[in-house]
Amino acid sequence: SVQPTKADKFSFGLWTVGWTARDPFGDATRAALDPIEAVHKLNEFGAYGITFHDDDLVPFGSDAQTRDGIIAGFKKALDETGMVVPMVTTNLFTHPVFKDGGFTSNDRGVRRYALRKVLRNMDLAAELGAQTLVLWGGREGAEYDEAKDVQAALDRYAEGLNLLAQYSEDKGYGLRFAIEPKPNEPRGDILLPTAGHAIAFVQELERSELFGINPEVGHEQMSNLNFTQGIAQALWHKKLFHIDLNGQHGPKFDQDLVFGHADLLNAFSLVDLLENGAPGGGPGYDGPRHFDYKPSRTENYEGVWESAKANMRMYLLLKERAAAFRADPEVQAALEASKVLELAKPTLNEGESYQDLLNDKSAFEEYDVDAAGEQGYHFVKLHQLAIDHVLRAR
Ligand code: GLT
Ligand code: MN
Ligand code: MN
Ligand code: MN
Repeated sequence: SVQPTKADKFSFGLWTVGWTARDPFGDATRAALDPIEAVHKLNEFGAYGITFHDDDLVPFGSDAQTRDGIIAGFKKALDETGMVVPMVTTNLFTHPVFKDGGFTSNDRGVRRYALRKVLRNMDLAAELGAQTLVLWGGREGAEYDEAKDVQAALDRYAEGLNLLAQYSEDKGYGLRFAIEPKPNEPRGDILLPTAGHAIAFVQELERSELFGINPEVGHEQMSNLNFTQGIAQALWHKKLFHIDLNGQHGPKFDQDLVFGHADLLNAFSLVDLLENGAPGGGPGYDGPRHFDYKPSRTENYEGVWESAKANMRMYLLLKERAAAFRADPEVQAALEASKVLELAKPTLNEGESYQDLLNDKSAFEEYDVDAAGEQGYHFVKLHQLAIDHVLRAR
């Protein structure tokens, strides 16, 4: 069914439906959204979770009493609806103090302030039962190569993250940390620009098992990368801690369209992978299906809610199509014919050594390279079958 339920684990950032559509060229086109209304609406549509930056919920600079009041009201809305907060993130990019970054600002005082802001937000995350803390370092970067010592910046990034992990463990919060890569925007070049960079970086951290990534569809596609392939690798490393679903038309500014509204075929292969795992038995994903999109600036609140529903509808439609694709005997035969499943078979026999391989004349001396070079892999037929399923032509 394409009717979302809480079992689908759909979640939305408060900053998504709450985006008032201010852009670098124009003013807001919508009034601010009350977080409590967001909780109730998203619940009504079938979402199970809501996420936020500290400042999305409690405006920056609010006094303690105001903060407590807002949090209490928000918790009440969660209780009334059964909505959960699976993830929390920290705004280290809006206030001018962060114009040269948070954890990697050249200014040490800014770095210390950034750490304090995140530690405070972790207390709130734990209080609300969140399992994941996302870190999007949108301001961690530079416009000029001379302006940032990248190696020192990575040292400071690691120093900060190690501290957060220590705090979470000492406090018994049990949080997992997910770094969100993005190549550029708002900085000219952002540190940890792609999923690959971020995966490599987290391996260097003290408690690397607590660190993974939160890749966003559009962010990888801004670098012209194949998102499904990146997700497959993140799963292979066991580093897919969270995911931001949306739509993007290739390398241009960050569009944050509705999921599936841009590269539909890549969205199909993504949902197929997340839901069904790799064809050769590799894992899928069972965390929140988190939408990080922006309702277009042209929309009023009616359009905002239509777009929120569209994200979930796209996901569930693609999930249905992916199930049909996998269940189709012709697809299974095409996977066979294309040898897709043969890739899951180890290249060496069990216990075979390199000496055994060297002794195997059939692997080299007698191997018919011309015949192997002449074979067809029938990948086009397989892909057409996928498209037939996407278009419901099968
Ligand atoms: C910001 C960014 C998103 C991130 C959010 C988390 S903030 O909206 O564009 O991609 O996921 O900090
Ligand atoms: Mn984006
Ligand atoms: Mn974004
Ligand atoms: Mn995002």
